[in-house]
Amino acid sequence: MLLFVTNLALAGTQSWPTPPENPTVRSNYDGDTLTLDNGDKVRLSWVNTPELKPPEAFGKEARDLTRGLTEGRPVQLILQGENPRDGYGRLLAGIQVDGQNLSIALLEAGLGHVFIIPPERYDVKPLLEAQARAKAAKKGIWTTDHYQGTLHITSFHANAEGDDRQNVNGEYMRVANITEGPVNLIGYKIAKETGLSFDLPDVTIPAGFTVAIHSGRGLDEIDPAKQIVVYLNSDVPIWNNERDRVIIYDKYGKVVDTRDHESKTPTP
Ligand SMILES: [Ca+2]
Ligand SMILES: [Ca+2]
Repeated sequence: MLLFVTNLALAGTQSWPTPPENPTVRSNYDGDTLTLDNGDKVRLSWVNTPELKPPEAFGKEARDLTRGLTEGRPVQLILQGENPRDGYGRLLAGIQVDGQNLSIALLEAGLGHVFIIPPERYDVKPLLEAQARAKAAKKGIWTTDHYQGTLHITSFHANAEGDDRQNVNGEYMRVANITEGPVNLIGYKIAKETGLSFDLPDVTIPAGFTVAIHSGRGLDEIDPAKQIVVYLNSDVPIWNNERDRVIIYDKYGKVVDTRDHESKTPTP
């Protein structure tokens, strides 16, 4: 799912079948990825659940909740816009099952955080309220280390496509605002364990929205109606392709979140 924002532009050039009218869920891979009886894959809207590979805390619980609520059941898809598919042909859709919104059920159980991909026309207030209740009740992910700050790093691409020196912006991470209000990044820093750090700009991330943070040079995109993008403006790659760790600090110098990168193909 990490690439679908950049691939949205491509999706319009391909022709995919019309989404099914009355689908049944055949199976699900994890908490937010499902397969319908016609073979269509769905990336669930508005929520991001912990990954199974590499395993993250509460990934299996999220998978099992989605399975219990949807497997073999007829569902309604909540589609947005004219092009409901990503670059892989997956439907981006909310799911209504037995009168409840699956994304809200996952949030209510603390098995995911609000995750908004612009443009967004859906009312996100009930989603944020469900998230707030799960936090207050100390459920699921909200008990774990990576969800104690204002931001959560949802992906970390330390190894750019091709030669990183020729593609500094191919190094990037996606970071979500996991609070229920806006977060301004001024004073926040992106840092390495070596102490090298980069200041984040005066950009406001609405609740549940994400920011893509690229290593190289570029013009920040600060309009939340589009994907928010900021650049660290380094002329050279920042992240080690074998193993590295990103640390985000807030304006008080407190660690907000960290994420490790480890090469999937270790050199002998
Ligand atoms: Ca790199
Ligand atoms: Ca590379």
